[in-house]
Amino acid sequence: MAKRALITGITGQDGSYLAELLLSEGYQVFGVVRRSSSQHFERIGHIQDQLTLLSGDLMDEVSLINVLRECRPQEVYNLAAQSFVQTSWLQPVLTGETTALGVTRMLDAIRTVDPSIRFYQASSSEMFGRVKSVPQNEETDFYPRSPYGVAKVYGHWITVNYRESYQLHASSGILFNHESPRRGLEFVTRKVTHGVARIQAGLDTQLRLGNLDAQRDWGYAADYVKAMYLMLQRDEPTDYVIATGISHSVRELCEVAFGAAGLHWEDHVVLDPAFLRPAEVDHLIGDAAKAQQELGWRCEVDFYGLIEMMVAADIAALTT
Ligand code: NAP
Ligand code: F7E
Repeated sequence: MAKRALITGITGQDGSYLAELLLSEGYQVFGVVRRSSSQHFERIGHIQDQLTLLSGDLMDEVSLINVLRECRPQEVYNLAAQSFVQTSWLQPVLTGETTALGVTRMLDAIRTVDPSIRFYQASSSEMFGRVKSVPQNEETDFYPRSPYGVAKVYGHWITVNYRESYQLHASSGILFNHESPRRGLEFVTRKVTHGVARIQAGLDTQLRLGNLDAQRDWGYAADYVKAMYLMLQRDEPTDYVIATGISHSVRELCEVAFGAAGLHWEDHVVLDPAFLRPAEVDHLIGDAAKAQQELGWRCEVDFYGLIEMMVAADIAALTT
């Protein structure tokens, strides 16, 4: 019998890569999709015939209970969230409802339907915010700097709490930024690589950005979903930092991305205060030693390979 896994957020960047991975491991894969007036399954269109999509929403615990009863999974990967930091200042309550309380709803649905289900929570390096030590690992204190980061801290601790209170096999992956050609256009890596492709094609001349000094530890999403899967194969649930251990600034990102298309970033990038944040996370850099030792996890694509891949994909998409 094939193992069954349920993914919330299957239409998102990580959900699509995780679905591919679990299918390749022989799983029967189910995904939660929320009702919308128009479907947007671009990231999973190529595998949709192998997936079973079920209607549900992290805002509605009844829908989660029904989904679990219908698909009876052994593993649940909770990737759904309002995931864009900037939007979390504009919609702080919605962000709390989905990114924070949504985790409780899913954990409680699991406790109700089948407490033997293994659970993965998509925690975030944004929880470290104004960092307390460098690099950040599983022992580093949290100091979130956005409503999104605050909501993720809640989601993280409720996962720990349900593990300790009810002995659920619940693990939390504290993932640093991970990107890909499937990244949403609003996130800075994809905004830059997509902007580079448009400028190279003569469709635009400028790219408007905010804080060029922010530094992030950027990895490749397809590498990171492997860590999620590995966490749920362990006998003991626990939490892991997943990161490359190397950080770069947004300015370096621009240099590499424009350079990959034979352009100079300083000719095109315009600073726009509209993209500055009320409170910034200046520098994140992760220490994934625990995941390397216990899970045997490694990242295979580095920052330069990642950005070149994304620029090439955005250029190809404009020319085909
Ligand atoms: P993403 O592309 O923004 O995808 C978010 C997913 O959540 C989408 O499938 C979205 O569905 C779904 N969703 C949002 N609200 C929902 C709701 N109320 N009910 C059900 N589904 C809902 O995010 P991602 O980059 O793949 O990230 C996956 C998870 O990892 C998120 O929890 C994110 O916060 C976390 N994370 C991401 C990173 C990163 O660098 N990518 C790092 C650390 C943690 P629609 O398609 O219907 O909008
Ligand atoms: O910003 C700066 C911005 O929006 C990165 C999410 O997946 O990773 C992501 O959150 C940095 C910030 O990602 C622009 O100020 C400059 O310092 O790509 P981002 P994020 O906020 O780090 C974490 C780990 C998550 O968990 C989140 O879900 O880039 N920046 N200029 C800009 N950022 C954007 N978006 N747009 C700009 O124009």
